[in-house]
This record gives sequence, structure tokens and C-alpha cells, in this order.
Amino acid sequence: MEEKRTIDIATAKMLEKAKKDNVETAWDRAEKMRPQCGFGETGVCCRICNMGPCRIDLVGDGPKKGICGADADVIVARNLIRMIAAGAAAHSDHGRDIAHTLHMAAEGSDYDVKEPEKLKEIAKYFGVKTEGKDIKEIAKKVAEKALEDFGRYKGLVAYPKRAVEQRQKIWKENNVWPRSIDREIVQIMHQTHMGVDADYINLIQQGVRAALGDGWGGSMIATDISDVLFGVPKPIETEVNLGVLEKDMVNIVVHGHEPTLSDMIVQASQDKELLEKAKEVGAKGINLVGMCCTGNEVVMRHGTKMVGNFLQQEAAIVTGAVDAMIVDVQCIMPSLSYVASCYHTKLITTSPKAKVPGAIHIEFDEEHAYEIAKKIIMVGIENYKNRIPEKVNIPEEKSKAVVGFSVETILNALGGSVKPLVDAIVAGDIKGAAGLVGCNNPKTKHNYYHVELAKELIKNDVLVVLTGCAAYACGAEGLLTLEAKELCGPGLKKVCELLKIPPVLHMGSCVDCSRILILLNELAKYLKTDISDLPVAGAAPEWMSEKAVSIGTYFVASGVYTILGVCPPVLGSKNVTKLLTEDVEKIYGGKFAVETDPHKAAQLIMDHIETKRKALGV
Ligand code: CUV
Ligand code: SF4
Repeated sequence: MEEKRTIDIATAKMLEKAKKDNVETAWDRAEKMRPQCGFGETGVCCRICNMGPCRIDLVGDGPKKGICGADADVIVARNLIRMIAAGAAAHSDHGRDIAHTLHMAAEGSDYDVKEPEKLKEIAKYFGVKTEGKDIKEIAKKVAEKALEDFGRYKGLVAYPKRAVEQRQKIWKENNVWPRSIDREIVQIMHQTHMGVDADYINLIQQGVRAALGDGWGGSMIATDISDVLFGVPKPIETEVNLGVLEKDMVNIVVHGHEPTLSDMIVQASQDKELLEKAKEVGAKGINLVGMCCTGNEVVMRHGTKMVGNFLQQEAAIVTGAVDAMIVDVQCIMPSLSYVASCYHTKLITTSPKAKVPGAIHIEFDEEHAYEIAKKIIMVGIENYKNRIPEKVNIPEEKSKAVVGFSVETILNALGGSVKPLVDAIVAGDIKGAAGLVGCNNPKTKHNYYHVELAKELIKNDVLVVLTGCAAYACGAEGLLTLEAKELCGPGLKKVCELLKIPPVLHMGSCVDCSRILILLNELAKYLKTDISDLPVAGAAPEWMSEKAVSIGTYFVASGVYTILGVCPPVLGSKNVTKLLTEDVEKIYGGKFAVETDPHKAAQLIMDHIETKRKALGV
């Protein structure tokens, strides 16, 4: 039964244990939820005003219009771009907080500029002069410029200027260059208010504009400034899966999305005084591990072990061995407080934006970062003695992995330029590349699609890059190792041996999808072509979050063919569906496809790559 829910043995074991311990999980609740509402599933339920809720009858002779007269096209388009607004807001608010942290670093705080060179590079994009300037002064100016991009009242967001010119031209001609990151999100909320926009094409266009403000704005700023503050990721070894929890150490999980607190917690977990305290309570030490995208942030820079992805958050607590789980924002199931209450685990919320009843709230503030990080770890240490031995069962499954593939690292491995990569593509050793991103979703078997698709692609000499929860899925399967070259086609295997890289490269958290954009942009620049001409594709195999809708949209608008493994709520409108899966290609060179079978998806990607290769004449 559990094998139907996940391909991961460690997770299946914990689901068995949950049943025994009488603990309900997301899978159980998903079952109770079935059948899910058909109106919601197809996007034709509207609750935007209080004359509603309204719904469109797609099969019978029920209503074809809402009370205000909105038809399925309008309702579907409005709902979809509201998802983009929420997703873009989540990423961009994260970016804003990072920019604030840089500002504080400039004025003197526990944070510091770790990468002055990267700071100088991004100063260029913001038009900040660096010559003869003190690094703190540059940091302050860059932070201010970045913060301006969120709320500017004139001009345009700066970062999209980094794109190849052909791409910039498309955005300008179609009037989707974001004016300010926040403004496009606010405009979605306005435009979708009852009785404003009734043109589904115009609605989707605004969705694209907000999504570009995420990918080439908020997210890219988040990634770049995180690198400046916490370090540009370099290849580093780690381990992945629930088996990284330790029986005789204080286990602390950092879960959520932002690096500001988690990076401090990594430092604090090595604090001598705290290590002493851990020993005093009888533990051998402090075992800090990461979950979801906060986990991705810290593993990329410190090698912090990766305990699990989105659908493993409850399973981690079910081991009975997590002494504290610290969460910040996004993808934190409210159920955690209930699951934690079935064991000894202390759940600690830290963001004023995300409180959970039943959790301990220790609010993080950047001004006392280190002190708070220590205080939080102390909760875990003190809780170690409360473990219930008969409830502890840590599965042994874990895999080795090499992570840390920032664009800088990839270029370094290639000797400083994308030329060797292009040469390998031209020679046909590598057919192309695919980005696998995004979450888990109980609508599909946990990790199955991520892993099957990645394996099928590398077998066919397609290089794979990852962000988000996809990285945990592939990591647990051993695909992030040098040995995974044995699963590759002969061409990709040769390249992996030559460059000493895994065939599946972990590029970071969800905001780090911006790293994928920059890598594609570098390839396009080198080939003097547009991103849409490259033999590449993207996939969000098991996505669930609104952020994924924003990510998918900015990839399509950047010219990338993007496959969704789980259908978004759009099928209620034939017009919107056609726009997204066909017509947008004529404008942006990229489009969406929905394919629920990973093997068929691999074929679609390979066909697409072949078409693009032919067009490039290679
Ligand atoms: Ni931001 S958004 S479940 S943790 S990738 Fe994982 Fe990644 Fe989706 Fe959330
Ligand atoms: Fe119904 Fe129109 Fe109100 Fe939506 S906006 S709930 S379709 S009346």
C-alpha cells in the first residue's frame, strides 16, 4: 500500500510507522479528499465576489456564465494569474528580505559580504559604480537599488536587461517587461477584481509580466544577493534522505525557504558552547539537517545533509528522532504541529509571516541573528532527553550526493566559458539539457516522476539540472553522484568523466531557478541566438505550489518548452488551454505541455531537443 504512495523506501517505512502510531499524513488526507471537486480542478469555480460562488457547467446544460457574466475563459484566466500573483509574491518577498539583509550587513550586523567579487558584478547590472568605493558602500547602494526595483514608480525592473537582446526585444514588443516587481503583482489583484478585465488574453499577458518580475526580478535578486552574503555555491559532498538523522545526536531540521536564519543556524550548530551543552544532555553532538528549499540553500553552501523533500516533512517527524524542526516560510504543512504533538518534537516557527498554533514561536530578527540561532538550537538540545525510545525508528536509507552547481561553478568546471558545453552539444555527445524543478504532490506517486524522467533523459544523453524538491528525489536515488554516469548514454558519460561532474546537477532552491535562466542566457549569448533556439526544455513533474505556476510561466516567456506533470486548473477553458499550450509559442518561442507519464514526457523533451538541434544545424 505504502509503495503505491512513494518510490522511496525510507518514506514508505515511515508511512507504515505513522499508521502504527496512529498518525495521519497528507496521503491519508488526500485519500479522504477524493473525488476532488471537478469545478475547482478545471478552474471554473469563481469566488472573486460575493454574488458568487459561481461555477460553470462544462458538460451539462447548467450555467455557462457567472452571475456577473464572466465566462469560463475569464474565470479560468483570472484564477490562474492569481496563482501567479501569489507565487511571484512569495519569491519576491523572499528576495526583498535578502536585499534588506544586505543593507543591514552594509550598516554593520551579524551578516557580512562574503563575496565582494559577485557584489561588484551585480553592481554593474544595477548601474552602481564600484571603482574606488568601499565594499560596504557598494553593498548599501546595491541593496537600495535592488529594493527600488520592488516598488519603483518610473522606469523598468533592471535585471531583465541581462537577457540576450532578442529576448529583451520580445518582452518590449509584447509589453510584458515588468515595471516594478510589486506593481505587477498588485495589478493582477486589481485586474482580476470583479468587473475589471474580461479579456482572457489580456489577463494572461499580465500574468506573464508578473512572472517575469519574479524570474528575472525577485528570484534573481534573491539568488544573487544570497550568494553575496552566504557564498557562491561550489561542489560539495553531502548525503540525502531520512537516513541522515542520527540516533545519538541532537537532530535539528531546518525547513522552509530562506537562507538568512538557516545559514546562522549552521554557524551556531558548530558553536563550542552549544556542542558542550549537547554533550551534557548525553548526545554525541548536533546533527543539523535541511528540508525543502531552506535545506537546498544550506546544502549548496555548507554541505548540510538533506533530510527530505516536501512530502517527507511529516515522515521526518514520524522517525521520532527529530528534536526540533525550525521553519520559516512557504511549504510548511500546518499539520506539522499535530504530527509533532504525537512525538517529542518541538516545532519552532520564526517568521512573523508564518505562525502555527501549537508551535513555539521564536521570532527571528536579523539584528540579533546569531543570538537567536543559538537560542533556537538550545530548544533542540534541551528536548533531546524527552525522546521516547520506543517511538524512535530511523530508516537507514540515505545516498551520497555532490551538489553546489551554481552557474559560476559550472563555468569553472568548463574552464571559464560555455564553449566546451556547446562543443559537446554540437558533437552530439550531449543532445541538450533539461531543467527538472518543483515540488511533490500526492496526486502522483512521491518522487516517481522526478526520478523516472531524470533517468530516461540522462540515458538519452540529455544533461539534467535541478532545483527544489526534484533535487531530493534524484539525490535519494543516487543520481547526484559521479557514479551515476553509468546510467548515462555513451556521450553524456564521456562528458561526465571528463569534467568529473554528475549527469544530474543540483543548482539550488526554487528561487535559484534564476540560475537556470542565467545558464541558458550564457549559452544563447555564446551562440549569438535567443534562448528559445536552444535544445533545452523544462519540467515541473510533481508541482503543487503557486510558485511553480509563476516559475513555469517565466520559463515559457523566456522561450523554454515546459512540461507539467500535474495538470493546472485550466481545462475548463479551451481558449486558455490553447493559448498556453499552442499560441504562446508564436510569441515567446516557449509553451506549456501537460504529460502525466514521465516516459512520454521524456520523449516529448527529446523530440523538442531534436527539432531545436536541426534548426540550429547540429
Ligand atoms: Ni521552494 S515550492 S515544495 S520547497 S519545490 Fe519543494 Fe521548494 Fe515546491 Fe516548496
Ligand atoms: Fe460570480 Fe462574477 Fe462574482 Fe466571480 S466575479 S463570483 S463569476 S459574479
